[in-house]
Amino acid sequence: MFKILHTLFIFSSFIYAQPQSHSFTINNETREYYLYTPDSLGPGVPLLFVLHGYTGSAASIMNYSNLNQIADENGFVVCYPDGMIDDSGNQFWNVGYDFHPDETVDDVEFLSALAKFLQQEYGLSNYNTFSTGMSNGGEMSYMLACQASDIFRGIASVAGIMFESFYNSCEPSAIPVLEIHGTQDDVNWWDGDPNNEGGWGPYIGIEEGIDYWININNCTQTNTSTLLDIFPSDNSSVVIEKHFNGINNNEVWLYKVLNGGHDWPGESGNMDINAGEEVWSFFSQFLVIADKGDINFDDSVNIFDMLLISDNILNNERYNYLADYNEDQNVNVFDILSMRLNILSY
Ligand SMILES: [Ca+2]
Ligand SMILES: [Ca+2]
Ligand SMILES: [Ca+2]
Repeated sequence: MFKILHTLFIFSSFIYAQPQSHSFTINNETREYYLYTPDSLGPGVPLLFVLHGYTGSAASIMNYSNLNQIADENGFVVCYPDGMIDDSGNQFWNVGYDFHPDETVDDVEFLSALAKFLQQEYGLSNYNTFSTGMSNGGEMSYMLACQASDIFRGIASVAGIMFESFYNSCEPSAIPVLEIHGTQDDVNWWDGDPNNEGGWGPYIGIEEGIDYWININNCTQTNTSTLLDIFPSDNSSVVIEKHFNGINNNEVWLYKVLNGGHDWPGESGNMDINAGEEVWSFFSQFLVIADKGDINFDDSVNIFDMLLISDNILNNERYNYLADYNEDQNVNVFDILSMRLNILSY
């Protein structure tokens, strides 16, 4: 008996958290996702969505991105959803590919609803919710940045691009954006494809997209650095352009993989960096650790925060999660009233 217990104990000390498979129903469709929840989590836990590429799957990007281990080391929750299956039998995110005229699934709606559900269900931060993805998953992340930046507070695209279809109607808040892209990417071309020669649909070039986000975030300073080419045999190297001093201290970064292809660096192609680690180190700079209502981040909710909320309302400012005291997705006089009640009750 002692021996069995002893064996169990040793065995259990080697068991790490396991990803769990779940389903989520929206618009009469059952959608699948894996959720990875590390054993040890603090308050204000961040939530990272990781979106697979076209023909890929939640399980495949979970394996090659290494993000479960990065989540263990840094204390965040990871959601890996599966896209729907198209007429060719491939899993996809509906970013409006030219050969998908009949696909009607609204993945912005699905991912937004799933994010809100997970925030509530697991008590995660409403603010520290981000999206990243490979190729089609990067494109979907850009679409979330354009159409759901009140929920996804930062995005990182690996080998993705911005299609003109959603770029032309993009209505984002200022949020941090990262792109990791090979200059020789033979699927999603660096210089864009305005005439749809590749058949995916017209899309803008990488630098044009980065300029767009620099402008949205009003970044006024730039720093360029070249990483050490620690793996010369991968025939590529990385130059990082950081644009900073933007709204809310947001930054926009471009990892230009010189001579790099259509890859998730660290898994294939460039081996000088690991894309998953770079993505998390980017997002981790923008984590908001503050209590609801503490608009000025001074660790106390008081009359000064109420004044800031009323300014926010009078100036019709962007949605601010911290100002939405009663959590109804609106910032209005009811937030001031419920904050006042709460302060008086102390
Ligand atoms: Ca290299
Ligand atoms: Ca305060
Ligand atoms: Ca509210």
